[in-house]
Amino acid sequence: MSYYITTPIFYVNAQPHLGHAYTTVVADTISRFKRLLGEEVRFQTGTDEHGDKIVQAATDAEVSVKEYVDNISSMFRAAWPPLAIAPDHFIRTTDPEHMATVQAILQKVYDKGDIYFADYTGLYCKGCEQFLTEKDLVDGKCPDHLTEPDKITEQNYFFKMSKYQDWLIDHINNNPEFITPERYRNEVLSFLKEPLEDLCISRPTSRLTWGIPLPFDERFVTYVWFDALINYLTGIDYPNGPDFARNWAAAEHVIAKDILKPHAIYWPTMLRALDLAPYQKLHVHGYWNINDTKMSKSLGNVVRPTELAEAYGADTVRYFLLREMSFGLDSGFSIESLIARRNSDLANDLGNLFSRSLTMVKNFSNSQVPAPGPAGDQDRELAEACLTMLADYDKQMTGFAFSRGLEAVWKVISLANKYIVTNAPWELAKDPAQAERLHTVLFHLLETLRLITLTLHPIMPETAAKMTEALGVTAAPNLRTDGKWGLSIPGTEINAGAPLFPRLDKQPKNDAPQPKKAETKKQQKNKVEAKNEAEDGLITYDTFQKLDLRVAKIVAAEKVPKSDRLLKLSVLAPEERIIVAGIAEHFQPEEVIGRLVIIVANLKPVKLMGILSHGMVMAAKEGDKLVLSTVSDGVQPGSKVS
Ligand code: ME8
Repeated sequence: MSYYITTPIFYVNAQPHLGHAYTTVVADTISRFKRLLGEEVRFQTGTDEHGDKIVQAATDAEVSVKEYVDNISSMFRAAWPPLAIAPDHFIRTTDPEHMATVQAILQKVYDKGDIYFADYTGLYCKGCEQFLTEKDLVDGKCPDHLTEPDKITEQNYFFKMSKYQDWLIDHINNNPEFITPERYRNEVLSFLKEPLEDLCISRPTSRLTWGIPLPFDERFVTYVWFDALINYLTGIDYPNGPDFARNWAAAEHVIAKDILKPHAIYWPTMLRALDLAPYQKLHVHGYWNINDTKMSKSLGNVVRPTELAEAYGADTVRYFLLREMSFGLDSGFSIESLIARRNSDLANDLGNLFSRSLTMVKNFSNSQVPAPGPAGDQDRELAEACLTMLADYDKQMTGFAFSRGLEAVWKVISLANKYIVTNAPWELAKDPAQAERLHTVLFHLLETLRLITLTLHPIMPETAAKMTEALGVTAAPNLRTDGKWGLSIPGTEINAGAPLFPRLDKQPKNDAPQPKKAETKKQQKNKVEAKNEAEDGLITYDTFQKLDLRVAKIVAAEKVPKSDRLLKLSVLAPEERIIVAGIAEHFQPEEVIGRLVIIVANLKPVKLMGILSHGMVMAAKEGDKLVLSTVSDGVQPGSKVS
């Protein structure tokens, strides 16, 4: 059996933000933690691509729905590697295999008699072309169209959710860890005190075509949850694939509280109707807020995870997210608190312990693990603290209490920093009679660092890999076999490298992603400078710095219909984006695919022949000849040109 962890599949009506990144970092961290315990793991994420909202978003962007979903889905896929997130499978609800299995499941539940046809009455907004709930209304009106919705009745298909209510209550009562943390379990149980309504699962194709047709009535498509939740099964090839047999019995889902009801109520009852065992656990977290307001695509107060990773590194972002939020509760995000954690916890506490210890091993022990002499009280205290840390870390990580798990590790980091001060190895090194004591102290520090490194693999994989290499220990660690005191082998070479976390300025970097704010003094000054520049034709360094020039790789190219001049390019920089370039008179599409070019990445998008273009390709012109700009050596797409 293999442990199976999932994130929600995210809607493709907007680009990934930090909220999506948090859930996905959590799932990645847990999968790395389970692997550290020697378990087999499958980690799945993906995108939810059907429904009204997506059609609306594509219409707003004036592109076809298919083009739109392909584009945003690839942005989600590309958002994860820069955060060192490594899913085993990325599922899309537009995958043909997913769609076919959803239809087979619908048929099965229909044949069983758990899906029926009936009238549906709801509040329909003509402007939105969709049903609204009482909660969506402001003063009884649609907040977007300021009109009262019509109460209309249409026929639809319903899933008999109510039939499984008693079973679900019993299941939650008999399995205290089915929904965690406990507050969400209580919320669900209290909701289940009222009778459950059956679930409307369809929409007529006269209103919505971007969905999966019902196999028993082609005039309808499935609506939202009956399509989306089933991804957790189709991603492991339900019903006959070997992954389904291996993974389903150990399935756990991570979500935020916004989608508690579909996961805690709709999904287990759907599984029951399918005669399948429910998932093992549902882990529910709170919201990332900005100034006490939920970060959300509709409010636009979002932070882009890729920009954050680029500015501060994957590990700093991962550490911050996991340390700052208590799993289950809401948390506030600010760049200032991220920089503060990086400087104090990472650069000061961990970084200093590591570099001081390794420098002393280099200077006083010939860059080798020394052989220790007999341990004294302080040494024993440090060793015991390490073992307590491992046990506590194991328990907290298993319970998704990442912040507490990290607290346990930082307790030892701080103890070890004190141990250095009280034992002052630099003093011991002055007296040859103290050589054995010096070696004992250095050995204890190296052992402590080895065990700290072990705990950091799931949280900060890149840092843990650097530490592992510097300490000369195994690159395939296991918490059970390596998590013991005294395994460092005297004589092992130690290679102190560059600092793990160079300090950052207290002030956010200029190009650091910031939630939007009012105009600052600096921006006002820039405006004045811009005016002066226009007059003398020279630009300041500040102005030049505003240009975001990037190396981009062209991965697809096609002629823009009805235009002699334009090519539509898909480029990676590193996310995929569309650029419409005026180069069709000089290049065939096939000629440019695969080339590295330099683009201006932060131009305001403009529409050319109905296609939204996100940037500009730079080229040089000599008479009739046009050559594309490039770099003299291969670099990763997305590298900054400065
Ligand atoms: O609900 N703080 O997709 P979605 C923390 N497609 N997490 C946040 C967050 C925030 N401010 N904002 C979003 C859907 N999230 C459905 C799911 S699953 C079968 C279908 C994260 O794009 C969090 O994981 O609206 C939340 O549950 C999810 O994004 C909602 O993503």
